[in-house]
Amino acid sequence: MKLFAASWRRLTLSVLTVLLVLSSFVVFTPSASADTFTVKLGTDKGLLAFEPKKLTVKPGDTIEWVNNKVPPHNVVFDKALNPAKSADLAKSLSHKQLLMSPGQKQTTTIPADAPAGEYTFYCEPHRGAGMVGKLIVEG
Ligand SMILES: [Cu+2]
Repeated sequence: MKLFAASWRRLTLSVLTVLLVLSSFVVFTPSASADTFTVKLGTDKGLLAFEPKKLTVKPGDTIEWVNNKVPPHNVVFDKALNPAKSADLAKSLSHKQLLMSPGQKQTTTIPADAPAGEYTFYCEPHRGAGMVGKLIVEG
């Protein structure tokens, strides 16, 4: 009987261990699926545009803005052209600092609670030249 109790305890322990390992996967899988996208500031051909100029992401994803051709550039999200029409949200996604040298990077991570819909962003020095992009955040 003593032997039975000991092996029963061992069995219970290993079952608990397996459950613990499995549950940790369930908790961490969603964040593991977050993606990183690259947007070039200035096209490879030297045009004043974002490349790509339209991008679809989901909350948790990260956008890496890479300074490319014809700088300086920056990334400013339009305070009115976002689903929440929120100036604070736009500001939190923006990088106002001008990037002067090719290869400089900034990153924006889409918050988990970011409202789904269309966001417009632009480069301040080149907005008039059409350096404007769209970000679609999926629900
Ligand atoms: Cu620019």
